[in-house]
Amino acid sequence: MDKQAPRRLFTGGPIATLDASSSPEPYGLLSRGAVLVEAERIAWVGPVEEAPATTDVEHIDLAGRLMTPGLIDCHTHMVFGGDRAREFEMRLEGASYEAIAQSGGGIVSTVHATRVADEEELFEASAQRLDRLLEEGVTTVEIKSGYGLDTATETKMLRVARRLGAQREVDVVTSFLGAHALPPEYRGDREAYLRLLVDEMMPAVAEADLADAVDGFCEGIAFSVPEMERVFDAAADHGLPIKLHAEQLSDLGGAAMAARRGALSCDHLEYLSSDGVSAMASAGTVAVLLPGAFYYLRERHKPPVADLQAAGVPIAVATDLNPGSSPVGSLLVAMNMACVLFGLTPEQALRGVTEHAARALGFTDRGRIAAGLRADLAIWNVSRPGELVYPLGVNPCVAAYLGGSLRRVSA
Ligand code: DI6
Ligand code: FE
Repeated sequence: MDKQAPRRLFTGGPIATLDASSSPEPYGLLSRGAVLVEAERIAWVGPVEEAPATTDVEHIDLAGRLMTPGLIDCHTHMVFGGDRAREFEMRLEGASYEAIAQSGGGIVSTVHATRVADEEELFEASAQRLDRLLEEGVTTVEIKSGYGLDTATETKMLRVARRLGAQREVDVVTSFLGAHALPPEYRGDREAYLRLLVDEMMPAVAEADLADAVDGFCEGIAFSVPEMERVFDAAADHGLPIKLHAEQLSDLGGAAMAARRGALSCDHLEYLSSDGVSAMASAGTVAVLLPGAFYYLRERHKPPVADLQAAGVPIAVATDLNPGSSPVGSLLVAMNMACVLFGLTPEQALRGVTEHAARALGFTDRGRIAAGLRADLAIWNVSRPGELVYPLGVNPCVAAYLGGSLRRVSA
């Protein structure tokens, strides 16, 4: 290790490492722990009495506050133009999400608003959404395209996402979601849109290195399993990993197909079948639960959480932040909803936005507090991890460290 690298030693508070080798307690909790950070990595974690003797170290007293890994929101659509408040009203007046989509509203109405927004305008609106997440200790966020559905607007959205990563202190990873909906100008010619997606949009995105993964919406109102297979074949040609919105409103078998192709994650999963559960378990595909969409669409059919757990499928939790089905700008709220609506324990919810969310994005270098991992850390004005999930509308985050450097948070 470079002698000049800054070293920081955190002591004086509980540390939820989420790492069994650091502590066998629930949450991998060290009630009197210490964490030594060297440059951007965690160098040592353990009980404070065993902390290595160090010189040239900045000592940080947690003063009884809890430390966790930085949070990871592994599924968002935060770059978009306009809003869909009117549709929210329509749904409360009795219209269904599918009926609104079929009558030209839904995703397609955000596509119109996103196409006409200029890049600067999109950046400003998205940065405001991102900043709210950062205030809650989020250190890695995934952002999807999918409201462009033409080459110019899909690449515009992804450039905005990349710029957010460059101009804010957060790691941004992007997913190309050209297979989100059929754009209105291709109504009646699905084949032509799929050709455009595979032959023009995806190569343009890959060429400019704008996407870290390829995603799709596999659903009656979006794309079928065979259509998604074509999109995934193209992703493989470009060497891009895949993920899928699957079994949100009905069971088409998309999750099993994606898992068999090695998908990083399958997301939503309200209608996931037992075949889907076993395919995900065999492939090590992460189940990303999006309780915000379940809540806003007033769904009744819950994802098979107990079956996923019994099969050993890692469960992540994310906001799905989008203007239609999940205008949820808080990962703490999504964690609370995952507990109250889907029956996760607070520990499972916390693992869902750290350890398992990292895995849903293909990361092995973050999501727990363990030696060798990136020092992405959040500090909270609470003394026990369960308190992060218990209240709604309270943000106890007081600081976050990204790759070992302090990012000030105005809580
Ligand atoms: N499922 C979702 O929850 C979002 N996209 C998707 O495929 C919703 C997007 C929207 O309604 O704008
Ligand atoms: Fe989504």
